Amino acid sequence: MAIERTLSIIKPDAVAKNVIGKIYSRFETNGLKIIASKMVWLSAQEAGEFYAVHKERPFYKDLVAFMTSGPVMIQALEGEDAIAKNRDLMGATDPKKAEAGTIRADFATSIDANAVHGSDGPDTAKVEIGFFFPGMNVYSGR
Ligand code: IDP
Ligand code: MG
Repeated sequence: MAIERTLSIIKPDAVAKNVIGKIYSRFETNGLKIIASKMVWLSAQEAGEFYAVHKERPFYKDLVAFMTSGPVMIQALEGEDAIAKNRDLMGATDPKKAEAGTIRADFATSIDANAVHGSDGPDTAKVEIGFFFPGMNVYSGR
């Protein structure tokens, strides 16, 4: 295992539910350190560009509409095996299939409003962190 960084987004549904702190607490108690963070109301252009890999999927338009429906909390996380660890903490994309105790099982309502985003691999993590946080805005502090 190695120290990695990953990008996490608390989506508009979870921000509206007032559970930013509860989700941050899960990161912190599981060895993931918040090394950058900001609250943003994404434009359609930003959300569309961020999710460009899904452009051809039938849910792309709804996804962009949802991600621009309210503010999101965006953070870079750092820790041992951070990419897979964050995906484990998040649970399955569809909250109905997410394991008990995961963020999506506890806070998400549907596959659209599924509370959190997390990078799915080292390449996407690097691109996604760079997309939202220019280098000088990441504070590892190790
Ligand atoms: P992930 O967020 O678990 O990595 P992805 O497959 O990367 O899942 O999909 C990105 C986002 O697109 C999901 O989090 C979800 O909000 C949305 N999405 C994925 N599949 C569907 C679907 O079948 N219907 C509606 N929305 C979907
Ligand atoms: Mg994904």
